[in-house]
Amino acid sequence: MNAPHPELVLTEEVAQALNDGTPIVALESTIISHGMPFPQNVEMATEVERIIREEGAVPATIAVLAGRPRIGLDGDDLHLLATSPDISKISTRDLAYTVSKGHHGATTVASTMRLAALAGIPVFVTGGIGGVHRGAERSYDVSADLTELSRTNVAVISAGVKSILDIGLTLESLETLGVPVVAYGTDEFPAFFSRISGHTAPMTLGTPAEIAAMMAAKWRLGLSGGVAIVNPIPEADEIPAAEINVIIDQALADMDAKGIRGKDATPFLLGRIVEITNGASLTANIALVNNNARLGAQVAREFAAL
Ligand code: PSU
Ligand code: MN
Repeated sequence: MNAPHPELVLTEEVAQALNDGTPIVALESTIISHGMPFPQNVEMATEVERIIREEGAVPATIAVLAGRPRIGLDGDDLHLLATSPDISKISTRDLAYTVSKGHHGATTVASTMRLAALAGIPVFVTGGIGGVHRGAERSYDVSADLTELSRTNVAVISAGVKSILDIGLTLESLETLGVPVVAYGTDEFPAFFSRISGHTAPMTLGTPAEIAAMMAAKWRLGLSGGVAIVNPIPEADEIPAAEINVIIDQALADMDAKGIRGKDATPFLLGRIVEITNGASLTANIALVNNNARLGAQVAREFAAL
């Protein structure tokens, strides 16, 4: 194992795991600071780490705190991310600014991938990835998560994308960028709250070992960039597409009426959906993140064993 990158601050547990070749699962922090309300956000962050340990891997939640990229956080750090108003949402473009100013930042899928890669962690678990927003032909709002998936060698396990995005255009864009999209145990591309999106997944794999083998094959071939592994929400926790899509349309209309755009769009929509569903969407969101954490730890174990 090479020495850790000098800009990164690793916890003892993560440093040890990197040194020993113990499987590690990276986790993002925008989902904590801007994706869920307090206290469910910190409870979710803690539970996800517990699940990953239970599955025999080491969790590494990633954020920038006081200008230092942190790989692995303690309970106080998670609490700060969950409660402080001084935590910006930072994507790849924001990393250098946040570090040079000594600020705090909650990392998105894009910036978490980048920091995970810098630390040498190839598996990353989240809830949903960003994508092509509805109306992107006018707004140009396409998440930097897609750009990062095209260039950074990290596998990202999510529950797909919710229909706040244009799912069809997101899949087209990932194809153009050369990013394999692999659905776990289903032919259907999952739509976050629901197992059904109406779009067929480009590829299907049925076991964590098969997923690990595909990641290894990709990188052996010198095909740089990530792998999007999409894991459908468990049936028991699903909100049917017909039900959630009406709510999402409402949230999108509210966003347009308020003129909210850019990096504030996704956090606004997530918060508004929680409000309109009286918290039902939050329960589903937590369930799917836990489900992804289990799969991610299993994939990390299989990949580490190769
Ligand atoms: N989708 C979710 N929950 C989230 C996010 C997306 O269901 O918390 C967050 C992730 O951090 C993702 C980011 O990387 O939003 C995408 O933001 P944008 O669309 O501004 O790129
Ligand atoms: Mn955007």
